[in-house]
Amino acid sequence: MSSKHTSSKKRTQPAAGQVIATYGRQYEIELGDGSLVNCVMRGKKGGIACGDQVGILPTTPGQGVIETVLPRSSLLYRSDAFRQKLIAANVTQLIIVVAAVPSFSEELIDRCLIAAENQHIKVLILLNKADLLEQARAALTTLSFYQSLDYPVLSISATQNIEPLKPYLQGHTSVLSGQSGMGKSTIINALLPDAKRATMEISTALDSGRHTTTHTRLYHLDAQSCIIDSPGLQEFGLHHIDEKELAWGFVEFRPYLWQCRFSNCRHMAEPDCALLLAVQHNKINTRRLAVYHKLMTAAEHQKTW
Ligand SMILES: Nc1nc2c(ncn2[C@@H]2O[C@H](COP(=O)(O)OP(=O)(O)OP(=O)(O)O)[C@@H](O)[C@H]2O)c(=O)[nH]1
Ligand SMILES: [Mg+2]
Ligand SMILES: [Zn+2]
Repeated sequence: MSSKHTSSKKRTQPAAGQVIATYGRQYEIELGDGSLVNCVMRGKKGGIACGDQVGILPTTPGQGVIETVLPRSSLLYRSDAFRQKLIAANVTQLIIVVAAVPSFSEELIDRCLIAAENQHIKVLILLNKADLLEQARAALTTLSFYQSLDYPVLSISATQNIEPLKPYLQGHTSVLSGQSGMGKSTIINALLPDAKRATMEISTALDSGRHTTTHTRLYHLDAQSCIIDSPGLQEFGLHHIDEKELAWGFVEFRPYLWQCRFSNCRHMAEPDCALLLAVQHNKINTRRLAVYHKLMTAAEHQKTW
């Protein structure tokens, strides 16, 4: 009896793999030998994200159960007061994709940056559809602000020439994130013609992208580089990021954060706040301060729940 037990234990050693696609509660896992297994998670333990390293046990051929999730080097996710939405795990670079058309939200960029700073992930702001010259020029003017904060901004046309993007991807696990219709899946298709990601004409009349991509998927570019396509975002809730981390997420605030009169200053309306003073002296953009205050108010709201 006991020897039988031991042998069955041996047989059921979990196999190591990586989550390469997520479909709700179903996950596609790539094993070390390149084979693919469709899995569900055992029990209701935490979430699983594309990019996660997992241990799985096979059930039937091609199917299995995720038993363990290995510690992550990074986790990008969105959250509100009630739930979390995982975007990707173990990524080293967040590529915030914006486009000349449809119009994009600067606040969404700010929020993506905070999430990336919080996880110590490199950022690339990618302006797509540079072939739409006039709109691209206007978009680049907006993005020059982020360049002034030392974030790299690259302008490309995924439908005309993807080559300028390639050096930025080398050696990274990158995730493409951004509003719907910006061209994330088009970028994947240009990099990997075999990927055949569905893309969709956007409704220019409404100036809003329709959501085409419904699941997140990882693609290997070479032995050292991967790229993840994810569904378009409309919102990027940051309820999981605490007050101190929020301020830290605004890189230009950092030199001022320790100079306020009160060591626990929240930079809202306190006297002798170095940050508010910097805004008064035009050293910090008032729009960014307004976004910070909005997020602080949201964080406070969450605390009362
Ligand atoms: N002019 C132009 N159009 C582009 C370019 N890249 C993508 N598009 C178009 O933009 C539309 C949206 O592209 P998608 O790749 O589906 O956008 P997405 O960001 O993946 O959208 P979601 O999956 O909904 O998040 C499609 O009609 C593309 O053909 C480009 O470089 N130039
Ligand atoms: Mg897409
Ligand atoms: Zn302050």
